[in-house]
Order: sequence, then C-alpha cells, then structure tokens
Amino acid sequence: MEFQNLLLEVDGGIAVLTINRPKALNALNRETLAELAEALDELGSDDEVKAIVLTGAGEKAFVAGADIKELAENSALESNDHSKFGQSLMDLIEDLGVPTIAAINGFALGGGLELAMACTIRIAASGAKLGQPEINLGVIPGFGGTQRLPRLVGMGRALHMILTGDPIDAETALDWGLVTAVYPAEELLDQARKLAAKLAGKSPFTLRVAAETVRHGMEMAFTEAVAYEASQFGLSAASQDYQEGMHAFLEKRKAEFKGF
Ligand code: DAK
Repeated sequence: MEFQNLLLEVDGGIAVLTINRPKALNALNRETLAELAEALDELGSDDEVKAIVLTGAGEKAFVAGADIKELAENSALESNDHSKFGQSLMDLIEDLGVPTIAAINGFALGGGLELAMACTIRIAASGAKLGQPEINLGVIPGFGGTQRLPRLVGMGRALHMILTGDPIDAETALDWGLVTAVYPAEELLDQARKLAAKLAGKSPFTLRVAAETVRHGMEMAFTEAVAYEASQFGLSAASQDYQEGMHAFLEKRKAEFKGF
C-alpha cells in the first residue's frame, strides 16, 4: 500500500500506522481520511495483523482535528458528505475486529480525539492535550464525539469539554478514564508496541468477541445485555481457541491460539 499522508510499518503481526502531516499537526484532510479508510480496511482483513497502533508523526500532535483549511471551503453538501465519510471511518475502526491502540503523542483535538475514541484502547504521552474545540469554530463534534465522549467519561465531563472547548491534559484524561495509561513521550511508542504484542498473544477470535460484547452491550438495557453476554460466552466457548486455552492451562503450557 502506498500513501501520501500515512506511514505504515508491519512487523511481527503488529501494524503501526502513523498519520504523517506534521506541518499541519496531522490534521485530517479528505485525502488522509480516505487513506486511513483504505489502510484500515486492508489491515483489518489481513489475518497476519493481530493489533494496530495508530499515532501521529512529529513530536507535537497525534491529530489536531479535521483540516480547518478544507472545512472552511466546504459547501453544506460537502460538509454533509464529509461528516458521513468521517463517521463511517470511525465505525470502520470500531468494528474492525482487530484491536486498535491510539498512541496519543501530543494534541488530540476535534476529529483527532474522535479518531482516538473510536480505537479500542487509548494511551497517551505525558504532555498530550485532548479536547473537542469545535465550539470555538461554531460547530459541534461531527465524527461521533458527542456520543463516544460521554460514554467514556460520563455526561457531565463530556458536556464540560464540548461546551467550553477547553482541552484536558494527559493526567486528567487518565483520571477520567479517557486514556488508560500515560508515559513519558519518548516511551510511548514502545509501550504501545508492548501492549499490541500482549494483545497479539491472545486469541484474535476471543478478543473480537470480548470487545464486541462490551461495546454492543453498552447500548442495551442491563438484563438484555447480560443475556447477550451469555450468548457471546457460548460463542467463545464454541471455538477451538476455548479448548486450547483450557487444555494449555491444565497441561501447564502456553496456549497457541489459532483465531477460531
Ligand atoms: N487544520 C488545519 N491546519 C491545522 C490544524 C487543523 N485542525 N491545526 C493546526 N494546523 C496547522 C496550523 O494552521 C499551522 O499551519 P501553518 O500556519 O504553519 O501553515 C500548523 O498546523 C502549526 O499549528 P500552530 O502554529 O497553530 O501551532 P501551535 O503550537 O501554535 O498551536 C494548536 C497548536 C493545536 C493549539 C493550534 O494549531 C490549534 O488550535 N489548532 C486547531 C485545533 C482545532 O480547533 N481542532 C479541531 C478542528 S475542528 C464535520 C465533522 C467533524 C469535524 C468537522 C466537520 N462534519 C460534520 C462536516 C471536525 C472538526 C474538527 O476537528
């Protein structure tokens, strides 16, 4: 795969996808969104890829948002298309089946935070800033941020962030559960790779079922969600990886998962 705005490295089943527009703080223009969709679609259907790390090029930004220069020129119809395409990209990431880790190495603003929130797990560099500043541009988050942010941090904190537009620092994001770990900037990518390697050692099938169950269950009433959990548990228990996991434990050896 050849890209203008992305760098892709795949090694030992772990893909590192770097958004590479550092001069524009990795802002998401139309071309970058399309390249992300193409790359993730491809990586998601490659059985050799067990986990994907998403990060930003340079030292300042993960992604500083949608490309404001491009947004400013959009007609109403183009804005509508843009919104639909961006939302479908976030859905694609969330439904990829392969776990994605956002390694937030600096500003994650607007569409950048929305991209990170569509990932399975978020970790950040100390010094990173996360926010939904769209209000300052006279719009609201449009790539799922009004819905994913309250699900991650609660309605009060989400409203505070979305209505003030003020970013929070990495430590506050950790405290609020928006990220699950914070590391010195120079360690972030290594830590993301380590986490990806840990996930790559599990059953891809069971990882997928677990992530789906948490995510879809969150949209259901509790009694419906636990019934769904029971049927998803049945699904995981019907796999060969279930047999392998149980037998490996009893035989005191490391499980060799196959992904089915
Ligand atoms: N888009 C385009 N260029 C950007 C950018 C962005 N989001 N953010 C930064 N840049 C560019 C700057 O213009 C500057 O370019 P040059 O002037 O050098 O050509 C370069 O990156 C370096 O930025 P700064 O000079 O501003 O760097 P500072 O360190 O001084 O400040 C900053 C860093 C992150 C605080 C600042 O750049 C900033 O406030 N950036 C904008 C952040 C922002 O507001 N992000 C949210 C964007 S709105 C939609 C769906 C979704 C969305 C929109 C529509 N539909 C429904 C249609 C999403 C919207 C957003 O994400």
